[in-house]
Amino acid sequence: MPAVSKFFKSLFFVSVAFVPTLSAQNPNAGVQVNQVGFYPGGRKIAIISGDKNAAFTVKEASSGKVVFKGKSGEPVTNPYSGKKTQTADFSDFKKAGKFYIEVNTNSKSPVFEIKDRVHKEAALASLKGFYYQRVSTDLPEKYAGKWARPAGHPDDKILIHASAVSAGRPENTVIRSPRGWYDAGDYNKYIVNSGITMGTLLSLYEDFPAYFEDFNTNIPESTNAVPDLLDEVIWNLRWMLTMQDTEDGGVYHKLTNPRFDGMIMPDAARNPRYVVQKGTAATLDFVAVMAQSARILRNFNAQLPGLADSCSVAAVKGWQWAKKNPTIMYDQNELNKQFDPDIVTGAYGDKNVSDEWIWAAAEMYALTKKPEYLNTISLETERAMPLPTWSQVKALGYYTLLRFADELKMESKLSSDLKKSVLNFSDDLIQDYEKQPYHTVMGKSEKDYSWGSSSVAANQGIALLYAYKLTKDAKYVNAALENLDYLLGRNATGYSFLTGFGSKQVMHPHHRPSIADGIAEPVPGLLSGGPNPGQQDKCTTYTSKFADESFTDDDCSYASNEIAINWNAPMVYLAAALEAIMSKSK
Ligand SMILES: [Ca+2]
Ligand SMILES: [Ca+2]
Repeated sequence: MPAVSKFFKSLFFVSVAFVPTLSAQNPNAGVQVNQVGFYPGGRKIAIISGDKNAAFTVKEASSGKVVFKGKSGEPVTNPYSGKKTQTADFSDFKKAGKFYIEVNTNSKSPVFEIKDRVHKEAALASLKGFYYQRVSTDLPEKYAGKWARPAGHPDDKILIHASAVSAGRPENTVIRSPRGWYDAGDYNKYIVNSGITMGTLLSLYEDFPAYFEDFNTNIPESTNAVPDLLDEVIWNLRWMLTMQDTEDGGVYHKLTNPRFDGMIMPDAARNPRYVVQKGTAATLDFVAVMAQSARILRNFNAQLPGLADSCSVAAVKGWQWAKKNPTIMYDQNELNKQFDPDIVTGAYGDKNVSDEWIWAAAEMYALTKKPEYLNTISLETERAMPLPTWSQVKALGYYTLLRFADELKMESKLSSDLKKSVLNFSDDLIQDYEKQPYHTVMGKSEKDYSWGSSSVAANQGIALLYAYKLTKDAKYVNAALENLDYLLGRNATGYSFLTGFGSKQVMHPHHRPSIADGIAEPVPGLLSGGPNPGQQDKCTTYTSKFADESFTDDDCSYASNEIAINWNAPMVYLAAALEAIMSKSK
């Protein structure tokens, strides 16, 4: 942590001794809200710390005039910290403007805005976050503002690692593998994590295509005739295409340095990079992404001649490789026993690929309309679906099958089983969520506070929006919106987890360019990982061990404050989808 924050911290503790206010006794006390704001017609909740708050008021920010009076809800005891909170519901107040909540005259919320399209900026910025992660290209000031930087990692001389050889590509063969996005706070590129990231962004496009006709992120491709969401995805897609071994169709697990780079800018990082071992998980994720891309991009053949066909051919070749190699797992420790140099970057090892088979088969079926793809797998729809993560992608297959159920003339038992699996999951999520200390689905289970917990909140929100799509029941939209409220400040840390947004912002993410660029503000539009009681980074600046408070805005904290493409993608989905839904339902 920089010395300057330590200085402010000591000032804070001095003030505690002299002015014992409610907020001084508890750094998270006060009134928590979504610090960006609310839709005029949407649900509006604030959370008040303590258990003795009978009433609250909404005041106009400019004048302090009372515009709404409400009663606080019954106190709730937080299962993790034992702290008490009360809900302030001001959904009935629908006027546009800037406001704050006041309780007992000594406790105020941050100022927030009520307006139409209140989350459009967050949706745009979180997609633009991917532009800032682009590999092998300059980011000029015209697009990147003060975060402009020279190109890093041309990736035009990548070595075949000893673990990845094939007949035509012996060890140390040089291949080109440019473009893509930096995966996270580090500079490597991992196919498995690209899989769920691309699937989430491509699904967002397929679910709301009209919304992206007017969604300009100010990138070099903003003037072409392709939606910027797809332009951004294509930057990574063209990299992924280079990760397939042209000899046999298998896909390399990752493109990486042997060890992580230091805390330096991309253009200062010059270590040799390798592609390592082809594997079943990487290949199936690749197949799913290529099939979905082919389906979408064939509508853009005039603008992108041949790209959809290339994706389609790559998908079929990958599928054939996986059929011949169904159980090649990536085990970095084993790999390092057999081959040199040792690879010690992110492993993304996945020991169960039954879900990758489901996702790839679903995408291939939706692309080709050949039901035999589904015959090769067991969908296991009898249970509530699992929440998507990089190692568990079954639900991405379910979402796609449901999206195309009519077009595919899917048998009604299958589509109703899939529907049940998605709805059972969402109904479990929303059960009694109003009784939670922050009035959110997020955090009902302690397991929600895992590594990258912000992506859990975002992916729960996406699942709820699929439930809404299937039922048109607004309760699911309300709950999804409240998980966005969580991400933008209504949580036990009081932070807004999207860089550049909110009144209590994340300033020190574990993100190499943000650390090394000499600019005070971090790169904007990146979603911090969020509370993680594992605290695996052993940073000394955590102030709490409680699950929902285990967060430190410190760049040492890769366990609670890193950023990652697979966390940003569901943030883009949730914010943009809610924009599309809320502006339509007006
Ligand atoms: Ca464009
Ligand atoms: Ca898996």
